[in-house]
Amino acid sequence: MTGDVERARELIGRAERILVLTGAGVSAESGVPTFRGDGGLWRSYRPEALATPEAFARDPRLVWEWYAWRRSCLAECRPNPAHVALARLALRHPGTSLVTQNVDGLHHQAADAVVRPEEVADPAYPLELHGALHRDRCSRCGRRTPARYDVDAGSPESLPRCEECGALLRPDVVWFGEALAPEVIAAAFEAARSADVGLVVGTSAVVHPAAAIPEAVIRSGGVLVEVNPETTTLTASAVVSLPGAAGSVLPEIL
Ligand code: BV8
Ligand code: ZN
Repeated sequence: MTGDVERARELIGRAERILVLTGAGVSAESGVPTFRGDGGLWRSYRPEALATPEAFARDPRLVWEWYAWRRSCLAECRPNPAHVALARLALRHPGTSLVTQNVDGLHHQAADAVVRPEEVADPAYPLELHGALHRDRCSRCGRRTPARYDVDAGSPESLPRCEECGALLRPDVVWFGEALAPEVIAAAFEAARSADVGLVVGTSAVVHPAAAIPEAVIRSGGVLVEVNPETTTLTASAVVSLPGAAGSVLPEIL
């Protein structure tokens, strides 16, 4: 492990441009359940079955019950040392882009915590591929508002509605089968193509198009460093793969 830690530190230390891609694993030590880990996300439901426009159209109450539960969990969660180490790297190293699949807002919170008054946090940090659980969006007119933490998913009648047009609100996240924001995808792949090092942390790399980002780093001549206690489809193409928890590995290599 120490050889690999040294190697990871050296690769990151001399990189001009770094692309960091994070998944649910970076927030595991903050107490946010991962999607596919044994912690499983919720009862017997698979995220792919609930996080879809079809599920919301069919049973908005159940979908809102799931998101209200996730928001209540999130209210207790704080950034862990992995989020803080990444925020410090981005502050210290302007050539860093952080792209996350997570909707938990913990990268934002960590950046706010580490930036000093005289410093300016990068407004594009993090690039949120799949939206944010702490925002609501109208399912008809698209109006965005800060998340409601008092959603009553007890009955269809009590679900939150848009103040402008009266349609149902939904969490401002990207569901399966929905397109990611084109400008966000473009920025993520642009950062990947110009990266010397791709640091991939805590993702099972099964969700597309996010899972194609590390490949874009390699195709453009960059190298991958992976941090994940388990092997993934990316492990074979990583020059260094650190089989540990992000909360302890990242402070060590950054
Ligand atoms: C789209 C928001 C098309 C909602 C999420 C091929 C190409 C393109 C699309 C597809 C394709 N094949 C299939 C598709 C469809 C689909 C897809 O990828 N399905 C998967 C299941 C196969 N993709 C889509 O639908 C995407 N849209 O392509 O649209 C389109 C185009 C034009 C017009 C219309 C449509 C949309 C995908 C976005 C879905 N939304 N989230 C919500 O959160 O409720 S994705 C969801 O999964 C989360 O964002 C999560 O982050 C993400 C990925 O999971 P991971 O982050 O990797 O988490 P996971 O639990 O899987 O893994 C955790 C890892 O951490 C593990 O490896 C574990 O070992 C590790 N770990 C655990 N503890 C730690 C740790 N690591 C470090 N430290 C630790 N302590
Ligand atoms: Zn509306």
